Amino acid sequence: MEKQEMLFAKLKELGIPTVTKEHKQCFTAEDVESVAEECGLQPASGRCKNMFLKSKKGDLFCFTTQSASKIDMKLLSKKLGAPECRFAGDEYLASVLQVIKGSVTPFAAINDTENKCTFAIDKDLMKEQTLWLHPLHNDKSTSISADNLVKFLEAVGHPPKILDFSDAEASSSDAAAKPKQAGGADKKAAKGEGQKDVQKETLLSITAKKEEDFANWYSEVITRSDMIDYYDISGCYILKPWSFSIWEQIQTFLDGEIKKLGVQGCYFPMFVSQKALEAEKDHIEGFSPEVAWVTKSGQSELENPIAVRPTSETIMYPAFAKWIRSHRDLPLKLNQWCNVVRWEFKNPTPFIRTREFLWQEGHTAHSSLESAATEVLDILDLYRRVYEELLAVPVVKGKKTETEKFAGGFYTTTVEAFIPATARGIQGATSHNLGQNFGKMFKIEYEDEKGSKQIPWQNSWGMTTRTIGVMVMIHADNQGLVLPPRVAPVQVIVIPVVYKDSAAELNSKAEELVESLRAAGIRVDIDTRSNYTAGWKYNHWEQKGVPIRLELGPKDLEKKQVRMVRRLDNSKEDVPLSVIVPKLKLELELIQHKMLQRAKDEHSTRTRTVMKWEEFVPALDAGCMALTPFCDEAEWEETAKKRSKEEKLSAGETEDERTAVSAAAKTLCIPFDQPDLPAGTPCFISGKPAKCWVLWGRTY
Ligand code: 86X
Repeated sequence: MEKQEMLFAKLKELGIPTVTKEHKQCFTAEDVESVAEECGLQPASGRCKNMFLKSKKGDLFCFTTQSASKIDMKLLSKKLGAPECRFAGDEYLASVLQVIKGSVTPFAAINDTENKCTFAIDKDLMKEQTLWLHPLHNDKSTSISADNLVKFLEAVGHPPKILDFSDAEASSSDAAAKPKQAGGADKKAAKGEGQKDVQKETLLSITAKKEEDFANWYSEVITRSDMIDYYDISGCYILKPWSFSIWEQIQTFLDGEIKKLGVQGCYFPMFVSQKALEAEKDHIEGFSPEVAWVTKSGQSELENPIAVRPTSETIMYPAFAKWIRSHRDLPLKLNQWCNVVRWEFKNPTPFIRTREFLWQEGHTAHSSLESAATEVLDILDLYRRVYEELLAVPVVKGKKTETEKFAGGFYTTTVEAFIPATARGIQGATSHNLGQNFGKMFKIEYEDEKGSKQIPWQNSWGMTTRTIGVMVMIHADNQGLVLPPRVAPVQVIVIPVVYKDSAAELNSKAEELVESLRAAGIRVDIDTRSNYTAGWKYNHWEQKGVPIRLELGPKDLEKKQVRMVRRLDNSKEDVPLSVIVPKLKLELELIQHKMLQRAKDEHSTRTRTVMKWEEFVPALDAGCMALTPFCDEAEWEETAKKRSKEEKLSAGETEDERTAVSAAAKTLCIPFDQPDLPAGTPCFISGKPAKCWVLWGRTY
């Protein structure tokens, strides 16, 4: 464990003596108590409890106190000077402290290189000669004196706050301020899905609001819906079945469609030798800091380090050069579904910007430019259909400017989406015409019908799991996820509303209903769990974004009907059981349609026509994209970028690093759908005659 080694090295460097004991994994203060005796974690007063907290404002704290002490959250918040502290979500554990649940201690300060967390220590601990803290992992405990702990924290740039609770002791006995056993809360957090306790906890709806605290809202939506789990490597996330099945829907559709175009599936190795990767220096150059390398096997250095693919041009095109000899070998149309790794340092966001992601990459070679050009657009339209027809997300199809295109190619086409809640444009997928550049670099040549040597025209195109993030950001609300029916893993959830004696009959009727829906091809599930209330279940399936809920109670059964509730707008309707199948089929289609329509309406109100520079930044500040007449000159594109940033920053605002977004606007695309551009219309920024309409926006 490399991080742990770093920690011990740091302690050694500081001359801090420690003793480390191994034990079973301990997730709670109680767990530590249970191993204390056999491991000699003495004295008891040195055993610690560490609370990782987030304030309402979003500030993070790690508070360390005696294992046995009772902590009142309100009081603690007051002492920290941070209102309404609660236990911070696991996502912060992974991304900020980079430890797993149950392993938080002040030692984790060494991982918080961006100084996002403030460490605080109970003054009562300061007299201890021996504190026991997990050294970044909860299967060990390491001793350190309180003074040395402070020394360590100072050395890693986290001088701690020492909190004095002595003045509060007296009042803490009165009923109102009666402290909670914080250990109880720890246990709850650590044990996960339990019974009654957890019920209360998860009944709570999502705490952050989409309009107020988008980043935390997004994080809550994707974790509570069970789409994502966090991981202890920054920028990497677990795609759980609830999100992966959406990816499978996208795969099924897209793979079917590209196969109709004659594309074949294949799989190339994920590793690329240094030599192959650099065969094509020009296009790699700008990207090279993002390439991840394997340099060791076990403890021995590899003679030749190998890279993990960030994209597969340099892996596939040497093979293309071997396989393409004659015009009869063309067109060659290959696609692979795989993972790629780009070691980015910008703030990662699940689905949207991750270090490893899933995608498909299509690579094709043609004997004519037209054939290649036609395919570029055919593929782009499939990408549009994934967004609009499956995910109910409107996109703008267009061409990238020379500045924004893939540098190794001839031209780049794109589908651009827009997230209203953050007023950011986001690239949805790209389809490139690579021209003959790669053919020349990789010596891909063939003999045409007349026997002369030719270089093929190539395309490449890709779509990633980012699609899912865009869909979530657009459709989810303050109750949680909202899924378009076409991709929802469960389209209809049946909830029998049982009263004491009615359970058996109701459940069996509900099962019958489920069977008939399933037989009709509806993705349906039933929630008969007896340890949760109906109200809890409504909330639960709402958070997961299931488009339709059917409630079946004794009264409904009597009337041969079922209550239908739509997730999209919470509207309700009683539906006779006799027509339930056709009704649901229709409703699912209607919901799909309404979701796209609603998103399209928002999209069009957020697209503003801007004729002159003075209107440009105000349009962006109003949360819009700007559609402008443009001279299409790279220098003026750069000027617009620069000026929009300056204006924004001079207005006293700073770049928002947490969401890794910048104030500068860039061109999203030259939309294919061009409004009229009367001859002589001036460019909005240069005043020269405009060549086209261009869509601009702040971006992800
Ligand atoms: C550009 C181009 C292209 C196939 C696609 O956009 C669709 C699917 N590839 C990808 N690109 C890189 O070439 C690249 C290269 C390296 Cl070494 C890297 F680290 C990151 C990269 N990112 C994008």
